[in-house]
Amino acid sequence: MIVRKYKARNMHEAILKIRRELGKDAVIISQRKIRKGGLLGLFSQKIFEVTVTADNSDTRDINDYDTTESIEAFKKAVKHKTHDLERINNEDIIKEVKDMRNMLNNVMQNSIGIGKSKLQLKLENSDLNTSVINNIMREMSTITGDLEDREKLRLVVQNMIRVDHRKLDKTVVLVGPTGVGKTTTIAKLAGKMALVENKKVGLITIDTYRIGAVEQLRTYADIINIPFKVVLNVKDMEKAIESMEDCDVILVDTTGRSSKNKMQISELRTFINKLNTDNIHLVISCTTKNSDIDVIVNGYKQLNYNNVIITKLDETCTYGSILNIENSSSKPISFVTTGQNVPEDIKCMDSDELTKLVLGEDIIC
Ligand SMILES: Nc1nc2c(ncn2[C@@H]2O[C@H](COP(=O)(O)OP(=O)(O)OP(=O)(O)O)[C@@H](O)[C@H]2O)c(=O)[nH]1
Ligand SMILES: [Mg+2]
Repeated sequence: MIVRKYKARNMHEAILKIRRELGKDAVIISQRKIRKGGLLGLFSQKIFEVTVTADNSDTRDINDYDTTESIEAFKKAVKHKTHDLERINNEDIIKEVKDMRNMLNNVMQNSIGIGKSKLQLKLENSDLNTSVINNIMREMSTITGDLEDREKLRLVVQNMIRVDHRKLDKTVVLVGPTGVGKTTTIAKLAGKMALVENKKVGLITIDTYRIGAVEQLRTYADIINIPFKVVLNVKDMEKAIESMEDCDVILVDTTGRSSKNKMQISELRTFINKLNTDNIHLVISCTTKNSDIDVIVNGYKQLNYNNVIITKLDETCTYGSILNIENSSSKPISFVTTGQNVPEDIKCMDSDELTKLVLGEDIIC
């Protein structure tokens, strides 16, 4: 609050001055006439003294200024208003962007589940890949009749898992990536057939690549007491097969190869072609990453394998890979292996048992 005195020749002049300086809201507190100038009271001039009060001179509206002042005041006011406006706008925009970002985050977080049924999420949790889940959902939608989803799912999965439990005879070859359990599985099969089924079994290995590979299989052959041959080239292969003519089953172990190495797989094919057999099993571990399953299954296709053997079921708690392998290879499952013990940890599971594993209703310990 300010209080000022103004002197003018008349009230009109005083009011103009006051309005110019203090704006239109200035309040006149008092006014009086006084004398100014002159000598000893002679020739003095009568003037008005006006006392006014106002809140603040800066509170003037731009209309209250005279022309020059008004332009300056206008510019100042516009500048202030623009700044205020910008500030408000920026704050609004920032708030708006923040809100949108939060909304987007929520949508993205929830989108994992958006549009997906409980069933789809359950299948994803079993490590089934997207294309298999889509196949399942499509097949389920074609089932008519008054069945619950659970029953439809079981039917579809059971139908998708094909098994082949024909008895092994003649020449049987196991192929597959390194370390999946080919040699151990051969030892299990040899042990079961020789000791339990009383079959005449012969063992051949063409795995001379890895140090110790030959000794590993020779040890099993010695324990089970069955003939064993090491094959170094295609010619040796023919001789080895001839020497085991009287065997009911000849089990052939091969070197573990990366499915990405086409040269190595072709080399293997030269040996396998000589065997002239339709008993070729691709061995693949249940713990294989989904993205690698297709690579392995397709990489080995040039060997024309007829079946798949899925190993290491004891090493996982979700069994979606069984169906992923089955779906990718389109070959029936002949055996699954469930541990390192020779010969007991090998099974011929039927599609019902495998379905239970895939759907998480059973577990291998
Ligand atoms: N947990 C578990 N381990 C297994 C199973 N089958 C094999 N193994 C183990 O896996 C490892 C590799 O087994 P091998 O039989 O040598 O595998 P391979 O495919 O012959 O390996 P390469 O000849 O090097 O290609 C060994 O330690 C086995 O005991 C199984 O069903 N479960
Ligand atoms: Mg081996």
